[in-house]
Amino acid sequence: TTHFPGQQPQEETDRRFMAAAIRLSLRHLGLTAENPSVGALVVRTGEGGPVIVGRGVTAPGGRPHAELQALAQAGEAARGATAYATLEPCSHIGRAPPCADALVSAGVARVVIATLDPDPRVTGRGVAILRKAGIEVVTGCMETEARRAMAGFLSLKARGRPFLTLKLAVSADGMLGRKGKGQVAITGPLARNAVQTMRLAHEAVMVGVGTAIEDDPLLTVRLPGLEHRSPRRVVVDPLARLPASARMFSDRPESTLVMTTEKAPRRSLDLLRRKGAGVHVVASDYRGRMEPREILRMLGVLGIKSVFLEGGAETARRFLEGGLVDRLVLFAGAATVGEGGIASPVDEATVPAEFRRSAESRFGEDRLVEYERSS
Ligand code: AOF
Ligand code: ZN
Repeated sequence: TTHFPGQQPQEETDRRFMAAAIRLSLRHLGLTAENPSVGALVVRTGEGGPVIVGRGVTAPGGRPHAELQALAQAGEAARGATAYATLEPCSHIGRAPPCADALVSAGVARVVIATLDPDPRVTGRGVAILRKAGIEVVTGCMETEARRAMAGFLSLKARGRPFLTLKLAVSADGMLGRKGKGQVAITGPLARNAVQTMRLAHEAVMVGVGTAIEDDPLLTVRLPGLEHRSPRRVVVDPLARLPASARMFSDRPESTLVMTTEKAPRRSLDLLRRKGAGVHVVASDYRGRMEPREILRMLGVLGIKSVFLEGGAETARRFLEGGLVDRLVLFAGAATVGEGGIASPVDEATVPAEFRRSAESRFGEDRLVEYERSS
């Protein structure tokens, strides 16, 4: 059982419960449609210290909201309690009454919020409803961590495009693979499992058509019990070269989105549509290359909040050069590729200056280094 020291300062206690609410919110990352995955807790302080009496996380599909579920679980115990929410409780009438009103009716005494809701229907209004009802409101608790956890939602609201993570597995000699067909394993099974877990936290996995043709990847999550949580697949395919025989059409073909241009032959587009793919035409430059920024904008229009870009080299390079990569995930594999290798656009030694190293871990023989854009 957890031990709650009685005399912990309030701020410390708040940070501890907010951290728990953030962890809770991560459970439904990628499952809540245009909604952020929010975590909420209702905590009562009794003789033995604070105790969680209600937990909620935004439901798959986006509703019900986290606070409503935490309050329902707490029932009468919510009266006089403290509520923790990773996002400002909403004030707008959606498919259910606003969470701020529900907190007032439940008789909560304090509400601790990590970050304000950028949704213009809410910003500050949720806090105002609570304060007007005499509830003590604290904002900004663990704000950086909470914002990192809902980076996709914040990106879509503020920039109209998804948060972009670039993942590359780079060999000891700086290569992503070998030219032509035939894969080379850059990393071992532990790192490959880690990649599948990362896919889960995104709404779309994206590759360039070259990789889609050469590797013919499934791009699904194959972790036991989590297969149904595979995100959508996005193929950057200016000329619609993706063959209808691609393995990714063998399962959930409708979850494949092909981003293409008006230069693609109509016949190929029709064939992809008949396969069940979503086909989206995006502006191209004079050389017929797609504008990476336009691809992201289109994905934003489709309500996709986070994208996991898995290569290949050219696609990765173009998103990097466009300054569109928000987070960089580099697996440094122990293997070497040698002759005929495809050079990675970036490795540990050449990570652009705007990226700051944020984490490092190890998967068997392979290392994982993560970077965040600092601007
Ligand atoms: C909350 N708690 O758990 C979430 C919130 O379409 P609706 O009515 O669900 O509203 C979507 C907006 O609600 C979304 O843009 C964001 O501002 C907020 N999400 N709010 O109080 C939650 N997921
Ligand atoms: Zn709400």
